[in-house]
Amino acid sequence: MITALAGGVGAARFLTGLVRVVDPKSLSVIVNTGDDMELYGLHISPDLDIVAYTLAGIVDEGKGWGFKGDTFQFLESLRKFGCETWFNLGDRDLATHVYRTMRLKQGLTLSEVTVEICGALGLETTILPMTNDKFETHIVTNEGMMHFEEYMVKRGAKDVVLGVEFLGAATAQPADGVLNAIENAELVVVCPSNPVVSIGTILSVKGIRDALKRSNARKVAISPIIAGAPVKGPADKLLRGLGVEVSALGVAKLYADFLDTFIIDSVDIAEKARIEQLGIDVEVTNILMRSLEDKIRLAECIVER
Ligand code: FO1
Repeated sequence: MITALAGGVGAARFLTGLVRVVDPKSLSVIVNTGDDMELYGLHISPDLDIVAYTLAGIVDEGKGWGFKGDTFQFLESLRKFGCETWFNLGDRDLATHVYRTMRLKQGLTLSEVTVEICGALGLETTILPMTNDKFETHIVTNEGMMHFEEYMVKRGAKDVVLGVEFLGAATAQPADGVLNAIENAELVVVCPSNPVVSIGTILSVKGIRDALKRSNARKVAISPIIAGAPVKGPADKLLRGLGVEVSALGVAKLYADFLDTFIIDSVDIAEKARIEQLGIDVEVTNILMRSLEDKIRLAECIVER
């Protein structure tokens, strides 16, 4: 059994390679829910949907989120009522949010609804929300504190990051199956996701970091930083805001207490020795995923060790 820790787009792209190398049924993916928010009365789970749509082959591959070929007429109509429409919910995507909200209101947990959504999409892989409890990532900026999606999508990650707050982390419990998936895995893969607001959130849920330390699984992470910059998204701004060096080494330090192997890009070979001094094995290869072949090669490099 293989378990992956995942955020949104970067993780989902890697996982499309992984499910071609291993049996999709043997894979469980623990997904960040810190980006979840309520919009127009709907429960939106951006990262759960990105991972599910990508594995189902229906994601808009250019953007990495939403449905391929979706339209936005619902939002256009909503705009006429004077509503803010900065978060682009497509018409087909909307059905997922309506269904999720309806089932949550009927008393199901987020895990239970996720099973239903994955079933409807024909997925064989198990997708687990990190928690079923309310948990929201807020960014403390020079313009005040705001939800992560407001910081990133509405304001274009332009504000100066002063800190990050995980609202709900003090009481959030791991969702059903999360600790088991870590404890019973042979291999745990930390996807190349944002180490602060995607993996950091998962690690902040009570018991998850301890389960990783306890687990006999081989624990491997792929660096989300190449040559001092993230492949996508605002990881550099968030790391800097928390006083963490924007480098593979900086990220390795965040995972050092549970990680066995860190995979870094060939351009970062100079950091290898310093990461090894943290007690972590280092593999150096090309980790930039441009094509499906790149994703498969990276997945093979992890699985076939
Ligand atoms: N990202 C954007 O940059 N702009 C959007 O308007 C947007 C809408 C959106 C709708 C549904 C969904 O599941 C994801 C969406 N994303 C959008 C992606 C999302 O903001 C982030 O990439 C993740 O939350 C970070 O992993």
